[in-house]
Amino acid sequence: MKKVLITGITGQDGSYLAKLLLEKGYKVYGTFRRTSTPNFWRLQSLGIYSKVHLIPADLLDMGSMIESVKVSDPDEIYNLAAASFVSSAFEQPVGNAEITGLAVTKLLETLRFLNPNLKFYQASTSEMFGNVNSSFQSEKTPFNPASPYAASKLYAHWITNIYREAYGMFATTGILFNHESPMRGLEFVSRKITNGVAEISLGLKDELVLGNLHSKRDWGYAPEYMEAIYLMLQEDKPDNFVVSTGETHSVLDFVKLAFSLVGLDWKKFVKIDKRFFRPLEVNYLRGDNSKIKKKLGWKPKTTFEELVKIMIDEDVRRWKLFLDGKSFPWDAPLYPSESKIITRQSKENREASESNNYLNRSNIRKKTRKVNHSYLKKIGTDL
Ligand code: NAP
Ligand code: F7E
Repeated sequence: MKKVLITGITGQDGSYLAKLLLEKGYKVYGTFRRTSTPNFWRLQSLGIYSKVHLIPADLLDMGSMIESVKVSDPDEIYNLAAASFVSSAFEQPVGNAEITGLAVTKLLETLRFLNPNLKFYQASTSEMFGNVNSSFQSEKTPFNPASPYAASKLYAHWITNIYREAYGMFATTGILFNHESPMRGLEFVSRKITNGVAEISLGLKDELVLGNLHSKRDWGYAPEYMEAIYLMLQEDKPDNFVVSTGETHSVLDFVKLAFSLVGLDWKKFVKIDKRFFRPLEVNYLRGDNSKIKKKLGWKPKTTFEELVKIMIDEDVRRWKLFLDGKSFPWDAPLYPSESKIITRQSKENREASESNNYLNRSNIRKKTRKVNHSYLKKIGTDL
């Protein structure tokens, strides 16, 4: 029986990959972080919680990662763990670099010492392309990251390539474009929209507050993308592969479609707030998937319209179950209201910056002069 270790098994991709590999007969190990409240709702929701083997480990703690590799002794390892929310990487750039970037070197070093022959997968991302001029991005497109998250991921991507070249390790990367599902975290725009639309359609709330509606993304269906990364590790040689649908849609397209699926006019409910804009935005992404199609025979099946419908249907179903008093594994009730959270982009923070004299250069100069004058007068040397 083949053994696999999945870091980040509690996340969207980790849970789908675990399900896929269990179906393929693998013994599945996964790392999880100890949190004050357990976070296994995705594994429970997919009906695989009792079938996976869980190892406590944090990417920031190298000893625990070494332990997880020793205990599981895997044939394949998929490094899916990361601080994956782009906005929060702007809030915590140093932590992001350590978890999303540097930790990958620690993991590769661990493998180099313990088992350089196992197959390693690194979760790279289309965010690494940032703002490029090409209408399609492929494995050959130069990177131009536009967030601390993308910079950390690019470091991890290069170090994986370096270990492959330098030590002959089987280290593969998948440059995955956005992929969504009902298991997506609620802070990402796709699920924020489908969950919000579900609530609005049931009369539970009357607005959906968003940021930039004009950025464009290449959105695919997450379970299919896990099949793609599985195929990558069945190859004889390591490589880098783009995984995408080849289509692009704006956030506004997503919004319009989601509201139309429940028979509502989006204009009546959508509000825009600057707090959801990023300090730097990636405007346009569209992946060229010809390499993976040709080499691995993988291609996307679910259309954009089907994806949005799958997510809306599931979020409506969950809210109906909730209203019926049923209990089931689910994340929505655990999330705090967004209006409670003050981020760097929040109104409170922007106002504080504008009114804070110490952040205003001309005020700093005036203040310094004033202080100096009074001090000099006091000691009798003021000119
Ligand atoms: P996700 O739902 O946010 O899951 C991230 C996982 O990483 C969670 O299990 C999380 O654990 C774990 N994690 C975070 N910090 C950790 C730490 N310090 N130590 C150990 N584990 C930690 O992300 P996803 O959508 O499944 O994405 C999987 C991977 O693919 C990520 O590396 C992401 O950056 C990358 N990626 C995603 C997309 C996409 O569109 N989804 C596209 C390209 C690349 P907790 O549950 O405890 O938080
Ligand atoms: O934003 C815009 C936002 O947070 C998509 C991660 O999985 O995919 C994901 O990164 C777009 C951006 O995903 C809101 O400005 C508007 O242009 O859903 P997102 P992302 O940043 O593309 C890549 C491939 C990854 O690797 C990442 O790990 O939507 N947008 N209004 C908004 N975004 C959010 N989150 N919330 C809004 O209210």
